[in-house]
Amino acid sequence: MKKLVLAVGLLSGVALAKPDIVIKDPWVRLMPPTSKVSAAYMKIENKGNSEDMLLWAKSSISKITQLHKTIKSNGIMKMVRVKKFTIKPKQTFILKPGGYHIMLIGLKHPLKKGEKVTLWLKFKYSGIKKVVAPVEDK
Ligand SMILES: [Cu+2]
Repeated sequence: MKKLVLAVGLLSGVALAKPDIVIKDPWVRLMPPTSKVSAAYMKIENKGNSEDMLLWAKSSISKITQLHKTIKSNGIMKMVRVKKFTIKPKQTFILKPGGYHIMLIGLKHPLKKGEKVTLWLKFKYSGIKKVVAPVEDK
């Protein structure tokens, strides 16, 4: 009987270890009307107790959407594509200009300030999260 109780305890412990993803302050950068690219930024908070990964994103505004980071190489800032963003438990993963971002490539029309862009973010464990991000000039 003691063994059974221990086993149940272990199982519930495993069940409790899961990520809890909350997206805050999403926005898309306003670009000149001639630009065919922009980027989306936000804070991805993991309130849970195990990690999660952002695997891909889609947007209502762009033909192609990629996960990027900005790196400095020989004194020059450049963007590189990454396969995933890993969000550790109890951490907030910050997407911001000059850092990690969601690249929006092949804009379907010029962005307008205040316009709402819908993003779908696919997490490995938390599934797809829909986010509405306003276009901002900042
Ligand atoms: Cu980029």
